[in-house]
Amino acid sequence: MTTQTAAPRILSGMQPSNDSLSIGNYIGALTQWVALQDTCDTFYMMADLHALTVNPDPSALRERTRRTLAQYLAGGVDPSRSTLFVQSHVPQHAELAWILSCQTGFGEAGRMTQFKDKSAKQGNEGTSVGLFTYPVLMAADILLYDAALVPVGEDQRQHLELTRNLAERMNSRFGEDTFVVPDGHIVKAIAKIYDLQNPTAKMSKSENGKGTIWLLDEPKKAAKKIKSAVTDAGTEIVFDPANKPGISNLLNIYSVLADKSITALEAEYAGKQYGNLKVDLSEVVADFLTEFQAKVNVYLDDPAQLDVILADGANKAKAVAQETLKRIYDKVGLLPPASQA
Ligand code: ATP
Ligand code: LTN
Repeated sequence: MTTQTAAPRILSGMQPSNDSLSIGNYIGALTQWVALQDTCDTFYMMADLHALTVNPDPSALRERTRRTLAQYLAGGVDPSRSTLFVQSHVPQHAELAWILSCQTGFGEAGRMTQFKDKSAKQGNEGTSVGLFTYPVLMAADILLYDAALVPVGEDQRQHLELTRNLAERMNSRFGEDTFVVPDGHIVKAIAKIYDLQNPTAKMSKSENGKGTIWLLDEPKKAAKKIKSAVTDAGTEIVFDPANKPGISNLLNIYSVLADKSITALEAEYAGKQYGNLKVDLSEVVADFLTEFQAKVNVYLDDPAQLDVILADGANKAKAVAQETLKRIYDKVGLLPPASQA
């Protein structure tokens, strides 16, 4: 196994499956990515191979990959501290995915709830084999970098468990030094931001309804969405996800964007109406988006700089990935080409 650097290795990614990330992506994942840069060896990618599972328009995918990078940067991911790369620029991801797919049970993959949900919506004929093996590719992303921690939202917990199972299975078959078994880094309070119109469902990037705040939403439009968010019975502004999912979701968003604790917010809004909270939060959100979008535009206006970041990131990522893949090819018994032997 490659020697671990002192700082724990981190790997995470998002799919460039839309022009804009959602505020759920920002709160649930991006804020964690940024926080981990200080103490860890962080690798963050645009999961463009994963985005192919839903057959996107080619030019839209290319554009979204760049825009996703610009949003990572605007959110505070720093290319001098993190390795930023496009998944497809590192061919070892797809190569390791094949090895792992030969270790994954058909039934095991079929139990992934995200696959069951998405394939149920699309029907058998509209569901690709790639969507089925999506979690195996995600396992390859993680295991290729010997990642110790994987910062994601709650919805990825089951995929992480599959990754851990695959690593443990291969370690017991091929030796304990085959893979590092990764842990999830899921920060409970912010790991699931809910849809504003349906506060018991995840705010999703692939739905286009009024319930999602996009990081690139026109700030006034986003403010309106907050004002028309579905709230709960009663009048008291308290954090109680079981009985007040709508208000609790708004408090969570508020807490992260305004950097105030939930307790402080509860105290601030004691005796006030839901409407007061919504009006104030709509301003907080609009201000946040205005500032965020100004930064995104600066990055998008300089495509040459984005290219430099990606070229540099791909080189760094490839160096790590190549070593791991060589190790694994050897473990599973693939004959090395003569020049490498
Ligand atoms: P889709 O909704 O189309 O499945 P997604 O936004 O969940 O898309 P990704 O782009 O792959 O898919 O997600 C990127 C990261 O954002 C993941 O770590 C995921 O767990 C996190 N995330 C996504 N939605 C939320 C949410 N509503 N709350 C918290 N974290 C989220
Ligand atoms: N499946 C993830 C995106 C993703 C990912 C990864 C996250 C692809 N590869 C590796 C963490 C580590 C999702 O959030 N939908």
